[in-house]
Amino acid sequence: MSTTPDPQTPDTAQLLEIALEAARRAGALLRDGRPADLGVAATKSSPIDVVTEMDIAAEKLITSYIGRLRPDDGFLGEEGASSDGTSGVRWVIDPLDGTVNYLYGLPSWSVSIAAEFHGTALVGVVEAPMRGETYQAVLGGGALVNGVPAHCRTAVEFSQALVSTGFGYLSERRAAQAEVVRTLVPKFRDIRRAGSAAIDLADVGCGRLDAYYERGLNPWDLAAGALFAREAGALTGGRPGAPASGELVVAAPPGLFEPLQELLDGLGAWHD
Ligand code: LIP
Repeated sequence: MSTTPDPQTPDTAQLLEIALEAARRAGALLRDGRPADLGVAATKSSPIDVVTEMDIAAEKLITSYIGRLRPDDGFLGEEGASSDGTSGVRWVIDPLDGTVNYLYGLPSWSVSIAAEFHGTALVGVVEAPMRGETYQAVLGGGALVNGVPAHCRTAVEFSQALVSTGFGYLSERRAAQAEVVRTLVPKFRDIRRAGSAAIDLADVGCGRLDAYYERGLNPWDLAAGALFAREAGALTGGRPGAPASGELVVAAPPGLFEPLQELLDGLGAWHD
């Protein structure tokens, strides 16, 4: 049996090391370099979908650092990084997940970096500097929080479930999402809305949430956190039988994941 590694398959240990260092550097920039007078540099889908100079600076730091080490890789970043590369590896980057929290000086924000190989996430890192925590996962290699194995909770009944979600930036979508939440609040233990999808997914993996769902995420919001949640024993997906996508993301332990998917599907959480 050959012990020679397939030259096409990237070295996941190297990808992880690069992702960890890039996320650490970007996290330090965001934590230590936040201007006291931070304002909105631009808006995207709506007047409340904001970008700061720090989102842009963090993405530039990450893509420059990774690009020097892996010049043949591609990028997909929230703030415009977009290239196919030739290696089959694509870095999916949310340089600042939880931008509104960061703008307001709230601590729940993160740097999210995943490395995909032909569309499959092999490595994911979520850096949460204000928590002092780094969440890392390798496909088939488990999930660690600050180097300690992370495990999701075991399934509970809806009435015992602490569930996080989020809302979009367009008022029409927010109205539809509020209707779903109105139905869910009396069913669940409680609802949380923390403002960073990557941290919500990491919290499912760490057992700090029973479940998370959200409609309207972009690939960079969920790539690293969803891998972390899966490697910590949770299931992730969208509508029943569908993968996680902008239509709907659901993350929860087996036994809670399936009934939650069905409940959300019946409530129309997958459309506006
Ligand atoms: C955010 C997500 C969050 C969602 C927000 C926003 P951003 O990403 O992490 O879950 O509810 O509306 O999309 O824009 O801060 O990178």
